[in-house]
Amino acid sequence: MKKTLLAVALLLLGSASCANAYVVDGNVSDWGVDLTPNAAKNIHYLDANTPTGTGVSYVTEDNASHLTSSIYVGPGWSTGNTYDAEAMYLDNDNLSVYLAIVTGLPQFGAQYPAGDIFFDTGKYQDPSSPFYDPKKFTYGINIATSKLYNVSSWQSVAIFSDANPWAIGSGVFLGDVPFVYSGDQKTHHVLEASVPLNLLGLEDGDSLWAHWTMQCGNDVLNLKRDVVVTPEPPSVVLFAVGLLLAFAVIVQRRMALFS
Ligand SMILES: [Ca+2]
Ligand SMILES: [Ca+2]
Ligand SMILES: [Ca+2]
Repeated sequence: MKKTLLAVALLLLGSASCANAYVVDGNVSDWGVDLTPNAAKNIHYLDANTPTGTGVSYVTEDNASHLTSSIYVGPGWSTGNTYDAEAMYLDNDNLSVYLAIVTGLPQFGAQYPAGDIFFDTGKYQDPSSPFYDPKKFTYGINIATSKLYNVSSWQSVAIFSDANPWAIGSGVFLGDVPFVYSGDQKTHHVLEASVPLNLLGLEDGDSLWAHWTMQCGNDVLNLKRDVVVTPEPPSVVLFAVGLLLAFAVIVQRRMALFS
């Protein structure tokens, strides 16, 4: 009984401090996707291997292979996996939104560079909004600086305008956010980021739209998520209950010693 009480106390003390569901490290193993097999280079691998967590939002369109010289990925073409925008994953916990993008495009060295990551909370992307414009997004992460902006102008892609926008033109700085652009993983690269819910003004039941493409606009990913925030006791309450339980166990042991 005392051991059980002590275990509960330690659990409560621990849950008062840990919250992050994902590690922003450019590795999607925490989403349940394994990029280490050689088969990960093949077409449709990411369509068949999707995030395993409950309630994760995702879109996949892994429509090029490392062997393909040139293949239509829509709205343009990709050479091998290079311009294949392959998958986007979105999730949130009570503190942050988490995003991962898988693409063949490296951060440096390609003819057309990777674009910034865009988010919207309805102002431009909700068709019922008076500002509705599918080519605009309220927020953007500059992938060169990991800085989040409230965006006021957007850069147009070089070739396929269906994929607009591709990069932040200008905006108001909101904060630095965790962001990683990974190196090569079996011809894939991972862009992974997290953004605090309060920086995006998000609450339970709100919708979040995400968008990513490259300078040429040859391939593009769009994904919408309905944010779910689970009410839970404040961590300070859990911490206090844990302390009280631990104290009770110690007192019981002392009394047992002297009885
Ligand atoms: Ca990760
Ligand atoms: Ca691919
Ligand atoms: Ca694609």
